[in-house]
Amino acid sequence: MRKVLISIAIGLLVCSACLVATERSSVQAIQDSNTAIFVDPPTIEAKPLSFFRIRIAVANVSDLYAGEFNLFYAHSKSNGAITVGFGGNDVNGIHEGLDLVGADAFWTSTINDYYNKTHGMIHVGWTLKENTSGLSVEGGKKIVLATVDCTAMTPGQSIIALSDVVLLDNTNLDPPPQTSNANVLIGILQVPDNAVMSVTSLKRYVPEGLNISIHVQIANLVFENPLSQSQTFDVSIYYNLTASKDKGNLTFIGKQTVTDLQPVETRTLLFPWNTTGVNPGNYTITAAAAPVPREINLDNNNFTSECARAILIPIPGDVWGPSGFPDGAVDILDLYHIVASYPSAYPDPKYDPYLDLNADGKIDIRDLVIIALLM
Ligand SMILES: [Ca+2]
Ligand SMILES: [Ca+2]
Ligand SMILES: [Ca+2]
Repeated sequence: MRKVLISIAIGLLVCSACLVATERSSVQAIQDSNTAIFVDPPTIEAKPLSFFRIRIAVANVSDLYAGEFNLFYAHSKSNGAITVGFGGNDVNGIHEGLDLVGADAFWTSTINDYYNKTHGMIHVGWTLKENTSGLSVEGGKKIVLATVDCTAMTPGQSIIALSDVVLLDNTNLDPPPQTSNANVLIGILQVPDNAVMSVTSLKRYVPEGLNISIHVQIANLVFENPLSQSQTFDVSIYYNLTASKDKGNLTFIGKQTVTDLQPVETRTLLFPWNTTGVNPGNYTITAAAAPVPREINLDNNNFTSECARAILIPIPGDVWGPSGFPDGAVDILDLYHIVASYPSAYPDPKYDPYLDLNADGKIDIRDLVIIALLM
């Protein structure tokens, strides 16, 4: 009933404005193609049960005399819900815009937190009084029509949407303005936390000079919610002798940039390690994820492969041993193992680059000579 009365009141006032307008000799354009009514700010980020304020404003308008709009928002049974003020239907949460207060306008608002199953609605209408000029603004300035204090309720993403907008000058002209809504993100701001989860290699040994693939699994440990962020950061890997007393004595292998790692996402990076010039020995691999801004937990940004899974670069000629693995000695077992692939050449499946001691793409008599000399 109250809403009906208000609508009638506004109707009468608008009509009186029309009567006034007919007495004016010149017709003034209220809007140009740039006239816009918008929710400010366009994006809202809030924690559950926190407060935020929005403004409904108009830009690039001349002779704005009266108007109305509806504002729809997700209510408390929806994702990304808000309520107006400090509880549902709180009339104290909505205020006449200061520019209208300054112009001594008639202004009215209603709130219905349960307009339908998913949305609440605010209705605002106003008109200036008597035969005054309307409000004008251009050049990046704005006229604030209403201020709404909101409480962020349930996590999620929603839109605060302007609808049914009417803007009138005092000749009652009403071209439709452009409207811009606001995006509401309600969630928990999390401290970024990236981690290196594992460092492994499918192969356990590699003759010096060949490549071996290092698999580095990384993760963005923040959970998904509307305010959680993807991360972009560098991951570097290093090698170190397992026997090294100095765990900080790392030698750089390579670096990759991880782009847009999403919350809860894990990703495996493949690093080739070119072992040219690396001395024989057992090596652990360490991966390090560079910290991102605001990251606090840095303990999990580094991961070193297990010593038991170290990568062996054997002495030259050591390609086999009793356990099916290079054993630190060059003997008849290594010779037999190469002979098993003799003769062969890439891409013959019998060809094994690990046994191609002079790395010429074939296993032939030259490789047998090399190992005979090393025994
Ligand atoms: Ca971390
Ligand atoms: Ca051996
Ligand atoms: Ca060869």
